Amino acid sequence: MTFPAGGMPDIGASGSPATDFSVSLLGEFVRLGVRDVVLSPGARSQALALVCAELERIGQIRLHVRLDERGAGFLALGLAVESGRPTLVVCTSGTAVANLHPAVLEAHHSGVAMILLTADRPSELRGIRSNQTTLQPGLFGVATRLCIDEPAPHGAGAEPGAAISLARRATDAATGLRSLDPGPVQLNLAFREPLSAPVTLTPELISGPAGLAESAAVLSEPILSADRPEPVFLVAGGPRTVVIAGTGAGPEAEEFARAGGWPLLAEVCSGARFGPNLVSAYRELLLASDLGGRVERAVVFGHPTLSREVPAMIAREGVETIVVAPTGSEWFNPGRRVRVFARAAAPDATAVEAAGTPDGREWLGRWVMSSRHLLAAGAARESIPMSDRGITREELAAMRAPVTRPMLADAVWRSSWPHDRLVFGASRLIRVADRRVPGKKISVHSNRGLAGIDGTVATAIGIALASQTGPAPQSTGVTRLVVGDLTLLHDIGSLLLTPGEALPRLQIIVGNDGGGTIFDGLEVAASARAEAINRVLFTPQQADLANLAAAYGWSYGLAASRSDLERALTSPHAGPSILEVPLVR
Ligand SMILES: Cc1ncc(C[n+]2csc(CCOP(=O)(O)OP(=O)(O)O)c2C)c(N)n1
Ligand SMILES: [Mg+2]
Repeated sequence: MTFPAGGMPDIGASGSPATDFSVSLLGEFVRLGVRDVVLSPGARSQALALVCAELERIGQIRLHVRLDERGAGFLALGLAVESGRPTLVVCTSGTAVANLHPAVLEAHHSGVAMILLTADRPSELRGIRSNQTTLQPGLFGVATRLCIDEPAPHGAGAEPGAAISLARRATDAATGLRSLDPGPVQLNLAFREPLSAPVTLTPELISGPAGLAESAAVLSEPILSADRPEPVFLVAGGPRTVVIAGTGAGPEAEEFARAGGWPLLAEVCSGARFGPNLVSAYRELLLASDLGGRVERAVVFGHPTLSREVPAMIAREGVETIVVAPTGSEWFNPGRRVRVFARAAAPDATAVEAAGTPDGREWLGRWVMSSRHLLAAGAARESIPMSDRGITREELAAMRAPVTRPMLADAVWRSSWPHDRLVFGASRLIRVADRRVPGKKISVHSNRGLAGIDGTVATAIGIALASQTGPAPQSTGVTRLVVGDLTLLHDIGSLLLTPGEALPRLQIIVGNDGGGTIFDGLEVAASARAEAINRVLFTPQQADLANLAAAYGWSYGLAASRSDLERALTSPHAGPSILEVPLVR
């Protein structure tokens, strides 16, 4: 295969239009900034796969090969979340495509840029019961920002150009640069025999000038498309206000709360759980009549999902709500009572002035101090009685005592630093952490788009791997995943790593209580037959995690006591490991 100056391959040079098309398409994705590709094996997608292998060989992409497409999808999601770049997923035809659906839904609801290259049979093989052939285009329905069913290339002169424009349209739609609505994109690519031909690439070809300059111009067109939301909403002083930060809120929420002098009720996975205005114990305080009961206005950043109290407050008569989201097309709107939707918000001069008045200071001070008192009381309940005369019997007993959920949440939070990453699974432990951990500027992720217990291991591996690239010290940390036992077992297949690929510096901390104890907190658990609750909600399991870890080549440790836990969290982690923490039901 030869390539003239300008980077465009000769047509049909390789002997397989499928390969030539794949070179043009993937080369353009690289020029557009894609760095991570997740691939699952299959025959129909071989041209894409072999070009990916070439791109990896010449150092243009990081390739991640995963057997199970469900895990592959979530791995891509984690990589995209951490890197901030769109990630490609390559798979073959048939059920392989459907296995991407859970990750596509999560990416849809959390606005993550993910581009699926799903190989398909050409039109003449569809609808005639030919092997491994189903209706792939449109399979994901409204969850994709763009879905293109691309006919099989046959070597026509226009095909490289078509491939390049396909890559640009896909990247544009996935990143939401124009629509302000990032999310998944499906390019359904039909391929005909010969399904591939040998190909050799050079970095010069891929980094050639053809793509970048032009596509940058395409991608930087006017941004605002949404007509309903205000671009920047100025929030005036007056009403008793709280700032709510849910998933995706980020440091803007903290800055906004500080500038307006308002209490900041930030979820643990909001990216805004820090600063002088933080109210960690917000759930209890929202229930208090002299604080939560007096709220007149809420300004919401991100997507709050961890409490019932927040939506209940917003749905309440007499509370006026402003919801702020820089991207996305579906708006948080409990009780459909939200008054203003905005892409950004800032306190106006009257708000800044009101923050300095005795009234303003008292409102903020009461929230912040009450929260600190509640946290201190909680910490005292969990703390080890200390003496200055060596270790007392109580101290020894406390160090040997079994680990509790609050203890686990505190210990993980304490051992995480700004260059580390923390990932929470859905279920109980994230809620325990949300109720109690103090402010700290660390990177926390949780799949809260749909709050599934699926794909959690793969997502965390993606975050770990993406965090390990780039400059130090940000790339030198450890990723810790805090999950329940069922959540780990649901995605156990994602422990399967590929020899020769970088190992994730990931510690999976699994709180093992033998089943789904979150269901014990449901009202029905108090009224229904205990055996029935056990059987169809709790779903007991007795899997041997040590053996599972060994089977997949992960190192394993057990932390039965507080001292075990502290030791396991502070010793360095070179590679993938599982720490099992037994918890009582
Ligand atoms: C894909 C998916 N299936 C089912 C659920 C419902 N669900 C929520 S929590 C949970 C059990 C989680 O158990 P575990 O991970 O052990 O956490 P625990 O509640 O014990 O802390 C289930 C099945 C879900 N969120 N996602
Ligand atoms: Mg459990």
